[in-house]
Parts: sequence; C-alpha cells; structure tokens
Amino acid sequence: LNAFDWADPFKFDAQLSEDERMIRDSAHAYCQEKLQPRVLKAFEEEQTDPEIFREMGEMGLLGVTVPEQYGGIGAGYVSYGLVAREVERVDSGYRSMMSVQSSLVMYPIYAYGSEEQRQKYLPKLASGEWIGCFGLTEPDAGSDPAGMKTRATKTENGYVLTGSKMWISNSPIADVFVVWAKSDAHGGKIRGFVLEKGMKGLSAPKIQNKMSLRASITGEIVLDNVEVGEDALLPFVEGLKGPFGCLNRARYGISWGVLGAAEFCWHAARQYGLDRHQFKRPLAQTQLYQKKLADMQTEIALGLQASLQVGRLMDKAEAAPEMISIVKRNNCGKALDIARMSRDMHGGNGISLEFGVIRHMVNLETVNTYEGAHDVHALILGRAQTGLQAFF
Ligand code: TGC
Ligand code: FAD
Repeated sequence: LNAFDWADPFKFDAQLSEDERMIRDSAHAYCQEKLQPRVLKAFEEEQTDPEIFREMGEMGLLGVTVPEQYGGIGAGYVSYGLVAREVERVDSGYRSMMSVQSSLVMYPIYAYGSEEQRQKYLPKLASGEWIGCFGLTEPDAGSDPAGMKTRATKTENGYVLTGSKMWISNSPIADVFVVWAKSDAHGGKIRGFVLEKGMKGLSAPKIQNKMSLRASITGEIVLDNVEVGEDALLPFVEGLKGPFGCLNRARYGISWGVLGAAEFCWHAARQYGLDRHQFKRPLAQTQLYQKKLADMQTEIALGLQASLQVGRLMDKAEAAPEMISIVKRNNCGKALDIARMSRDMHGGNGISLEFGVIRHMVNLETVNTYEGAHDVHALILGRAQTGLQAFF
C-alpha cells in the first residue's frame, strides 16, 4: 500500500490534469504573495482595493471559463473551482469579488447577450478594467426573487427602470450593473439589463458596518427612473432561469471556495495544536483535539471529491442544478462548522484577527446565506426527491 498524505487523503491532486494544476498553482502563488499580506488590513478597515480586479485580470482569474476571443482563458469548470478555492483560502470576500465578476456578470453577458454586448463589455471585465455587479436581491425579495418589485417600463426607444436592489457585492465601485427587473413589454416576465455607471438616476450607496465579508464592498442599487436604450436589454433569456443560470455557476464556484477557507482553518488548527503545549504536552496530542482534526480532514476530503465530480459533469454539460445545491449547501455548512471548530481550538488567540480563523468564521456566515441560504437549498433538494413544493 502507498503512504498516506494527511493533507491530500484521496490523492485529489493526481485527479487533475496538467493544465488544471498549472492554473491552480499560479492562482495559489498570486493569492499567497499578493492577497494574503493585505487581507488583515482590508478586513480591519473595511476597505476594498479596486486594484485587485486589475491584478486578477492580469493573472487570468476573471472569466476563467469565457472563451479567449472575449478575454477569458477558455478553461473548464474544474479550473474555475480550483481558482475559487485558492482565492477563498485567503478570504471569502476576495472570492466574492472574483465570482460575481466571472459568474454573475461576464457569464450572463456571454450567454444571454448580443455580439455587440459581448464585445463591448467582456474584454474590459476580463482585464479588470471594469468592475461588475449583479442585482437580483431586493429589500423585500431575498430567497424569493420572484417577488421582486423592480420594473422596466417600455418607452419609445428603450425602457425606464425603477426599483431598488439590496446587498449587492461590488455595487458601490461598479462600472457595469447586470440588473433583473419585471418588464411590462414582456408580459411582466423577468428580464436582464446591462447598465453603466453614471447613468442618470442610477446610484449605489455602500452598506456600512458589516461584521462579515469586510474586504468585499457591498451596496444597494437605486434605480430612480433610469432611462436605457433597447441595447441595454439582454436579448436571449427571459424568466427566472436567466438569473438562476448565472447562480448555478456561482454556487458551484462557492462549493470549492469554501473548502479553501476550511482548509486554511484546518491547517491552522493542526499547526496550533502542534505548537501549543498545555498539561505538559502539545494540544495535538490529546484525543479530543485529534478527533476534531480528523473530522475536518474527512469533511474537506469528501467535499473536494464531490465538487470535482460536479465540475467534471459541468465540463461535459451533464450537471443538474440539484447537484450544485448539494455541494453548495453541504460544503458551506461544513466549512462553517470547521471554522467555528478551529476558532475554538485556538482558545483565546482564536478571537484575534492575527490568526485568521475568526475572520473566515464570520465570512462563512455570509457565504452560508447568499446564493441560496442553507435551508433554501434543502427545500430545493426536498422538492426534487418528493415532488412536493415546500417553499410556500
Ligand atoms: P421555480 O418555480 O423553481 O423556477 C422558476 C423558473 O426558473 C427555472 N429555474 C432554474 N433554471 C436554471 N437553473 C436553476 N437552478 C433553476 N431553478 C429554477 C425553473 O425551471 C423555472 O423556469 P420556467 O421556464 O418554468 O419559468 O422558482 P421559485 O420562485 O419557486 O424558486 C424558488 C427557489 C427557492 C428555488 C429560488 O427562488 C432560489 O433559489 N432562491 C434563492 C435566491 C438566491 O439564490 N439569490 C441569490 C442572489 S445573488 C447572490 O447572492 C450573489 S452573492 C455572490 C457573491 O458575492 O459571491
Ligand atoms: P430571507 O430570504 O429573508 O431569509 C431569512 C431566513 O429565512 C434564512 O434563514 C432562510 O433560509 C429562511 N427562509 C427563507 N425562506 C424560507 C422558506 N420558504 N422556508 C424555510 N426557511 C426559509 N444578492 C444579489 O442579488 N447580488 C449580490 O451580489 C449579493 N451579494 C451579497 C453579499 C452579501 C454580503 C450578502 C449578505 C448578501 C448578498 N446578496 C446578494 C443577497 C443574498 O443572496 C440574500 O441575502 C439571500 O438570498 C437571502 O435573502 P434574505 O437575506 O432576504 O433572507
């Protein structure tokens, strides 16, 4: 039998292609060298550095799956997942910035946009010159986006948009806004619109005092009779399947990302337990401490295999949304458990930002909620196996 690698129990690494390993390694190097050193200050001061988008663009980390002709690198979904894992190993907020840009802004413009829209927006979003945001959630429509109030009213040359969006990642610094609204010209169906910073009536105030995801800026989007031309409409999708098509990709990426955060917390707890002595022995030499490390190792190893399988199916266009609900829900829940456990295993030091684990812990509270809360994914899975709708 082969030797056991505690950090890679199921030989995950060997299941990747040469190209996937290369993309993973270059993302890892960038994240550790450039992002890790600034995250503590960014989190502490609740500051988002827009320069990070430019850096990520240069590294090819924005729109990983978008074809090269539009500025992406045309890689597969496993590569996208590996990038998310490396970015979130540093901070969920940084991964949020990257995944909104890639899955929630570039993807809908690529999948539902006209050729003109693709050429106008995708290269600048891929390079990070432009920052994007995605407005679905509203103050009174979170888990139930079908209840949105934002409206697009037809005019002679286009539409007028009115309404407000809440909890929108990147919005205060965004140049490009993908906004979902009910359109009277389309029988009240939900349609996507691409708006630009500076349009009259469009503003995006920052939401202050977040205790989670502080390195990633979050805001509202206020639409006060914003007039847009016909060319702002995403022509090739209507209904909730538009935003959900984007969410499938972002949720899948999150399932990988949170495992990066969990791995950070696991490795930190292991090292802390080896270094710290109490009762004349390393903490790591106690049964309870080892049980917790074993639980972390097990859940992360299983989660990685599951996300890898879903990614392989996505690359073959054989994945179903419910598979993504399983990995988004379970990996987020387990990562949050692991971060809380690691915080506890660090004792008093665990509450200091210096050790990183409480930052991951509070970040993961958001990640467990956005893109479909943990319980909402349970209802999606419950409906799929019983045929019974339990949302209302
Ligand atoms: P339902 O009746 O189930 O479906 C309505 C229409 O949508 C289609 N559909 C999907 N299409 C593609 N992929 C999916 N996953 C889809 N799920 C549903 C469905 O086929 C149907 O199409 P049609 O043609 O028949 O009309 O809709 P419902 O209103 O009953 O939905 C309920 C529920 C709970 C599943 C859904 O609303 C839900 O998932 N809620 C959670 C909301 C959410 O995830 N919001 C995310 C906001 S964005 C965000 O958080 C970004 S944070 C990112 C970051 O910073 O990293
Ligand atoms: P609610 O829907 O009010 O849910 C509250 C609680 O009730 C949850 O525990 C939920 O599981 C539970 N619940 C809801 N419905 C049911 C039910 N039928 N049965 C049982 N329990 C139920 N949105 C965007 O559009 N774009 C973004 O970029 C974006 N970024 C975000 C960034 C941050 C930092 C945060 C915190 C949120 C972001 N969101 C974004 C919004 C996010 O998607 C929503 O917060 C999420 O969908 C939950 O909606 P809600 O907050 O209104 O909670």
